[in-house]
Amino acid sequence: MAYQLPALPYSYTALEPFISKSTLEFHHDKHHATYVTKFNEAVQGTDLDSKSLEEVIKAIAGDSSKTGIFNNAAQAWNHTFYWNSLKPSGGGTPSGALADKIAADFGSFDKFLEAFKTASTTQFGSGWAWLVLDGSTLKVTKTSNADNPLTSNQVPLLTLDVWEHAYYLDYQNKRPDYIEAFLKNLLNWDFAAQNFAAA
Ligand code: MN3
Repeated sequence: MAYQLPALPYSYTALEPFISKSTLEFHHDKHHATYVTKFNEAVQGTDLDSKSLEEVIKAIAGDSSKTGIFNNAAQAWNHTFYWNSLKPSGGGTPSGALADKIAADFGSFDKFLEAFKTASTTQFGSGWAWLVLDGSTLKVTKTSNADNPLTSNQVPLLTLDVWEHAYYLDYQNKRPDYIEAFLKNLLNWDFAAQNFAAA
């Protein structure tokens, strides 16, 4: 049973002017779609075929003979998680239990912002920045290439794709401007709060 590419949870123009229609068309329809296609090709006829993406990621992380499958499975999962981490008219501040937990674990919301900016700006080359629940503590982390927090037994709450393909058409080399737009205008705190409540 082949894994299906999920549709974007909003229209291709919904994140403008911060992320363009053109970026979403390339990023979802070409990059994300290719990870899904390659994942399906790689697992077809193997014992991984019947497993969910999350199960595959956890089962083969660190297995050097399955790096190709891992990379495509994790990139397929990461991108769906990323689309849900964005929304039109997002950004601002969280509320409720997640807001309290951020204040308790980072010291203040501004200190969380600072930690997230640092992680996403300093991820060298391709990768991802995350807000995760590690045990009972919120942390900001970064991962390289396809890697994600599921392999470290952390619960991801939100992510930002910092591969160049995520921002180059709109921001060229100015990754910090893309990060700023995410935090101020796109971040889907409702999604992060749902993930926190379910953790
Ligand atoms: Mn990407």
